[in-house]
Amino acid sequence: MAIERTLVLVKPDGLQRGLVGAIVSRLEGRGLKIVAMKLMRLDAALARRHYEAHVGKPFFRGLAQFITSSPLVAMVLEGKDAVEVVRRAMGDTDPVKAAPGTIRGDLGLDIGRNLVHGSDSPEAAEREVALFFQEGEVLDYRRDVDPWITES
Ligand code: IDP
Ligand code: MG
Repeated sequence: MAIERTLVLVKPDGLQRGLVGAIVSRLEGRGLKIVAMKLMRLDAALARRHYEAHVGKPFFRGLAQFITSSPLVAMVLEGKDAVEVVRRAMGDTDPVKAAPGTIRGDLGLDIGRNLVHGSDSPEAAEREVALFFQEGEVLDYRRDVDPWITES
């Protein structure tokens, strides 16, 4: 069983729209464990590093402007196959195509305002977690409920 960690952002649109609780609740309710969480405002340098794969694309300017425009909530979630579970829970990048039942499919309309970020691979997760959190900010702790969420 792969216990993974993944970086999740409730983007500025989620915070401005009062959807932080709703979004966190969906992921928390799934059984994923919150091992780090903070409210922060990205500067241009961190936005660029986080989205380095998109630097130079036509939407990058708008994306960087949006993600730095207002605070966001950054968190690290841990659990079985956490990377894939979060990606599927978020839905397609474009909310128009995202399935109902997903975060973007239920709460979003526009690709440039799609509410949430989740790392797309365990390797990306490791890089992104290190960008957003210092080692001491990611906490290791036990939950007594864990055997009721995963079998082993
Ligand atoms: P992801 O967030 O589903 O992993 P990526 O392809 O990594 O999607 O793109 C990162 C973010 O850039 C998206 O979440 C979205 O906010 C924005 N984005 C991606 N493609 C477009 C586009 O074509 N127009 C506007 N924004 C885009
Ligand atoms: Mg991505």
